[in-house]
Amino acid sequence: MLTLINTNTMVPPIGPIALDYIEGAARAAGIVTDVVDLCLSDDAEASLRDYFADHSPELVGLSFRNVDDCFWPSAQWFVPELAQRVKEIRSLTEAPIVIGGVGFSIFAERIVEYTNADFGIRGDGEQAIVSLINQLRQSKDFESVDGLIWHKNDRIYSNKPAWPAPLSLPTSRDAIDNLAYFHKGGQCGIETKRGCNQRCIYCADPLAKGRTARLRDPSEVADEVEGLLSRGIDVLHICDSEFNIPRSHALAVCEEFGRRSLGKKLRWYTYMTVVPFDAELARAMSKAGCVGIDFTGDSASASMLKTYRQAHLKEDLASAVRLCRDNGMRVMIDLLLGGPGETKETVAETIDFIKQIGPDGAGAPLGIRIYPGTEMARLVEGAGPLEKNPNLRRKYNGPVDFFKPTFYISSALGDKPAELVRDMVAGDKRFFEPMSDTAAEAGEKFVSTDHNYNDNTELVESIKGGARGAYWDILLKLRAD
Ligand code: B12
Repeated sequence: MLTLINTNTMVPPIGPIALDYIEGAARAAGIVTDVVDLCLSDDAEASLRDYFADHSPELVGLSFRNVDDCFWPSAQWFVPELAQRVKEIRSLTEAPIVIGGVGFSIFAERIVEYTNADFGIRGDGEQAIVSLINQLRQSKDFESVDGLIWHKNDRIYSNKPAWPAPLSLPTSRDAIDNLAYFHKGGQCGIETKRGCNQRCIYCADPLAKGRTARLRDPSEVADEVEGLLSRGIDVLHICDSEFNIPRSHALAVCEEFGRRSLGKKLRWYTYMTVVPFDAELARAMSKAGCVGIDFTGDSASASMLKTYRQAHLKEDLASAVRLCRDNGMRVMIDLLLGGPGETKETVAETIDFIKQIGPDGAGAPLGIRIYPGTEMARLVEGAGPLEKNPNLRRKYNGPVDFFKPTFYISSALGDKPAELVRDMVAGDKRFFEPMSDTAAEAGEKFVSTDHNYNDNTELVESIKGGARGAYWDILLKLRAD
């Protein structure tokens, strides 16, 4: 038996759709499976104790979605908690432990080393876990398991990442309690593809999902949507890195939704790059049920867009907002303030321009999480000793280590960059603005000026009261009320 455990207990709760897909694939391969969902449990320790008191699986799989909350100044790091879970599970069962997940895949080897788990899987879990179980049962040829991180003679080995293409996923979605997540989390996730070929210097998605878009058949996606709809789940988040890359596939998915009239029964949100986006795609998305788009806007300054390696110009941001308005979709622009080369002038240019084009909302966080293996990390490492770099922010002691939450805020923004941004936003309620300049000032409590969804009680309460949709949209509507 394979026991899958969801370790992500952050609220509002996000359904571990990875486990839905992995369980479906394992079941289809004839493996008996169980899911223990710690997020839906009132007492995680007791649930694990009770479960392992009368179950002896052959493999325990832990899903580890968020390595940290990726938000400055909160900067919460979840790896020590995971290590504690691994220790706890080891004391309850002799089964080997394998860890997987999107956050896990960014730091696979380091996390296996830190937690002392038996195995890790970097990349997609569906085929890899079946292959691992086969090897555990037979010849133990671990080299043959794509994505596997494993130990031999006191060394850790990493196989090539598991990024199978073309992508086909189970559509039954019945391993986790999606309806409970819908009621407590306000939406459910679904994917139309994996991987991203964009070159944004800061992004870790290609490290976890690969640099090539691996596409699902649109009719498979629509089958899955119909299954969720039949259970009363009618607000979805399409969890692709960027829905419109490639544009042709986004259009094909919308056309399939259109053919089945899903747009009349369903509301969905997604992330997109600012280009390519045009009237044909906007119309098709709206007709297919899309009610809100969160754009990777980053900046409106030409020099910052070039630094981030974005393909769009500031005019494209204006056009994206217009197209959403024309087609009745809500629009959010996510910015990244404080990157390499950012100055007070470039921040002012961006904020002024966003005010002018008037999206429904704009995320204006300060601080870019630096991931090892990205262009951003290479840039920072090439700029001299890390400990002396005036642009780095972190809450941990000791040497700079990008495994732990480490952020970049351009020192040209001065000693109080958050205050600077807040002054420029000047109370415009469409902006989610940075909370404070220091972690101590921010404290541990959530302050509703930003859009950190980590233990966001405002969101939890409002979803309990019936709010549904993307969190930025729920928060914006709360502000408007
Ligand atoms: C969509 C999304 C959201 C949506 C979720 C909507 C929804 N209803 O699902 C919203 C906006 C709510 C959101 C919020 C947050 N998110 Co988010 N999100 C994503 C995104 C784009 C997709 C995640 C997803 O569902 N993928 C689809 C599933 C199927 O893929 P998967 O989880 O990777 O699973 C596969 C493998 O990893 C593996 N696997 C997974 N589990 C297991 C277990 C085992 C045993 C094995 C073997 C394999 C395995 O197999 C799976 C299937 O092949 C990712 C980036 C990305 N492209 O993946 C960021 C991402 C996961 N988010 C991230 C973050 C930081 C957050 C927040 C913490 C931000 C914040 N501070 O508010 C919150 C956390 C919310 C929560 N409660 O957990 C980061 C995590 C990075 C990190 N440092 O750890 C990511 C990677 C984005 C990024 N590059 O920074 N997010």
